[in-house]
Amino acid sequence: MEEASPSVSRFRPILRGKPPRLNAIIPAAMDVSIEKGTSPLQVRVGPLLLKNPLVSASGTFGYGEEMEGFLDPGVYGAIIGKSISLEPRKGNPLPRIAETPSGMLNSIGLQNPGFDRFVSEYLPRMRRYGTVLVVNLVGDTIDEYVDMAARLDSIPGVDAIELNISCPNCPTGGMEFGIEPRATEALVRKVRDRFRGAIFAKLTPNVTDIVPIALAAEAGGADAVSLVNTYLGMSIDWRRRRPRLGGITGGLSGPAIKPLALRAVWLVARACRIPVVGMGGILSSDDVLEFLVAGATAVQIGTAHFVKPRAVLDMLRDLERVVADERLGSISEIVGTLRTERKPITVQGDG
Ligand code: RRO
Repeated sequence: MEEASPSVSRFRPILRGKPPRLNAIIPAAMDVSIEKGTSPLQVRVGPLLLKNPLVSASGTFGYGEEMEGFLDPGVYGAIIGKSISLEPRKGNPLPRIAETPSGMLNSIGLQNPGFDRFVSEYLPRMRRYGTVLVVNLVGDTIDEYVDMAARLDSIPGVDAIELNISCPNCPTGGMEFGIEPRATEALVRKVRDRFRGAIFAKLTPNVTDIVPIALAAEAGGADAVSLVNTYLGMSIDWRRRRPRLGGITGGLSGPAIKPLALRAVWLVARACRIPVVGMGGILSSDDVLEFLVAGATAVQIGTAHFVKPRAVLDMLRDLERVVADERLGSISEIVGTLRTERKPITVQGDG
């Protein structure tokens, strides 16, 4: 199945010694031949070629198997499973999910099988889906991220890692590295030294200004930034005088955050040279296109999986129609095409 992957990982076996960064090894002429005659939905995210711009968002897709009853997980342009930590984690106290108007609050607390079990039991199945495979990693320390990334570097079929530096529900690590530019840059740089595949840095919106964090990830050597993770929030059952989540606070996702996420994507896409993978409340192809016009090269589908697990199939069909109706050679032509007559009228984020 690896051969069917549209990613560049199939070039890795022919490399000798320690190869250079992936985005440095594909000559321009080869780019053209790879892309010629392929689907107009194909997009390039740094060194990766995705057959379409729709990516499963970490934490909403299990490790693929959970989705198999609904669709072939291989239909996505890339798949990202739940964050993996070095040691297994049981997660936060129940309840872990609370519905809010147009949104969902979660406090899962990073429940996952741990790195070793992920590699032996879950990863082989994910590779068989035959699409680009991105492993989302979270650590308590820089060394933990580096250790996991270095071990994944020698495992065939792992096209990319997504560094979760934005977990809203972890007492240590995670978001600690994503709220301060120097910490972000140092972490990404250390991982960059030990992992040759693509690196996405997944950013938190829970900062005063996300742009310096994205620039720091770029400076550290990230190939793309994914944004946004969930917004910190809470839900209260006032009659019981209790929070609705066992973790008290949680991360808000879903359509409620879409306008906030769109702004973050737009600001970061204007400031960074590396591609932006956008997410936040995407339920339809129109939502996808809004993110692309704002500057996202690809998007992640997350909370939609809980209400309409097959949503991506409708989105793909609709996107193909839009490409034809708009007479686009490629969906990429629409990326970053927002027209504005002036800078935003606000004291913050006018670029
Ligand atoms: O597991 C979680 O509670 C969680 C994670 Br790691 C994350 O990155 N984002 C989120 O909303 N929840």
